[in-house]
Amino acid sequence: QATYQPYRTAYHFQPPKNWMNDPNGPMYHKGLYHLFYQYNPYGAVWGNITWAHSVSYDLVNWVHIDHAISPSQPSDINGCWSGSTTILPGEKPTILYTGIGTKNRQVQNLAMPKNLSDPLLREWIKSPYNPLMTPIDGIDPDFFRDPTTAWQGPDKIWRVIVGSQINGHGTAILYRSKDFVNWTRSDNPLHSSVKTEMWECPDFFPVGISSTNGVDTSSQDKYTKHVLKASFNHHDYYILGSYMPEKDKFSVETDFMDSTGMDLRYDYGKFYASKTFFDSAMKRRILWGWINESDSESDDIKKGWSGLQSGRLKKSRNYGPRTVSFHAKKLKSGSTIEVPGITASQADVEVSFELLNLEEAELMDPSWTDPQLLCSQKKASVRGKLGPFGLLVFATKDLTEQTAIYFRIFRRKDKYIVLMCSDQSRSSVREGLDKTTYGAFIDMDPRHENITLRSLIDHSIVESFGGEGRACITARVYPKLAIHKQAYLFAFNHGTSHVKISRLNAWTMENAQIVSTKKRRKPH
Ligand code: DQQ
Repeated sequence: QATYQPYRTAYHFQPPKNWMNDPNGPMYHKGLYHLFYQYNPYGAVWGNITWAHSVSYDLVNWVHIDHAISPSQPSDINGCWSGSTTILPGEKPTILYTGIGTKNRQVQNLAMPKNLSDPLLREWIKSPYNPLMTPIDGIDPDFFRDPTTAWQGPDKIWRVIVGSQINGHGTAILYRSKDFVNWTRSDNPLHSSVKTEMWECPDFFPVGISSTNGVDTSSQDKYTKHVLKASFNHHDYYILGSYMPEKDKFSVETDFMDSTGMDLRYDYGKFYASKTFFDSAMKRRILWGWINESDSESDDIKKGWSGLQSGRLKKSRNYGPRTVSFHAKKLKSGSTIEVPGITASQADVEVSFELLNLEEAELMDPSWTDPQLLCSQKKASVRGKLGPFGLLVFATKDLTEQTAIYFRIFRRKDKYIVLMCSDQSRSSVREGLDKTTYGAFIDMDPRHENITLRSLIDHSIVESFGGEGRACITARVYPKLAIHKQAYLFAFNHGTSHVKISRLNAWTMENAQIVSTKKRRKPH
């Protein structure tokens, strides 16, 4: 493995080496958090897909333990693909996963812990009844994968959905079971959309509408709505609706690819194949997503690894000592001010901007409906009126390298529109990297609240949360110069109007402890 590793992260989850993709079966069980993930034990590119397994007490520090499931039998000999865990009554966790069987047919399999009294759940055994669900009756064996966490209706029957494409359209096929082994396909899918193709890694869960607490996947009452998430087009999209378990009917309020161009996404940069779980200890729902690389495959082979996981929960805070903060500082037109005193390659920063002259906002052209396109036309270097203002992260002192996360405010009739951008075009002097600019509109009214931005910076990733997390943008960058102590953080305003930083706090983030205790296996 390469020793020069400026891009490995300090507090994001990573295996010591090799390829990682989708998070699988995250769960909380008897005081421990478990994370499984798609892993190639033999290299830094996708292949030989196995479920690797790690455990944690706090979701920050991790111990890698033995792989949970590896290809071994006709129903998964060509790969153990994505799936989920469900905790059955009596604190019994189970895994439902997609096996790539003989002839590369996709089927759904079950696995259970070998020894429930092992707190780490190291060993998993595959059900003798595998496969439990097979691609018959019009299901394409290439488009049948990624079972969700199952939920139980008031009738005690388990339900689960599997991602598919039927007649070219993204579909969540629904199955029901009394005993978790014999599954019957429902006549109707839970949902489908003619506007999308194959749905990978669906997720379906309730959210409380009267409380900010998360709720168990099987709970459902008049105070819950349901979220359906599907992965396609390289993004994770979600819709909201109400779910009636009696008829397994999901009535949607919004649909994927709604005409307004305002698709609901978890993240408008990189974030894919994500999955949630209910943390019963803290009464919260936690989201994990895979962040892939923006460098080339040969770069990954040189690095010896590929892929990060991002974990998200509502209003997370880091508790390290705060090292800088300023209040009520004017950010004059044309100014760039350094945020000193932190390790800017490994930091958490939050800033709140107050707009002094909202009436100076530029007029919004009605044809500007695609925020990513708008950001790529109006990069950070393009001067505006109210904006661009925001942060320059992973910047060299002379700003040769910089990743700009910023806002622009537009006006249309009596409405204000807040655009958030992440511009990677100057993130590295290196060539051959994907430097796509990302963008999102934030659903907020800048007349009534300040615009907040929080960015989590970690060597080759910056995750930005705008407007209290109403829009998230994750980017991967590989600066050549702005690494380690040569990385700086700035606030900037390239608009003609002044703005005010009402508050800025920044922290250096500590390194997470991520260790391996894998048993050494004897070579066969
Ligand atoms: N990754 C898995 C599939 C899933 C895809 C294979 C999504 O199960 O559909 O590694 O990234």
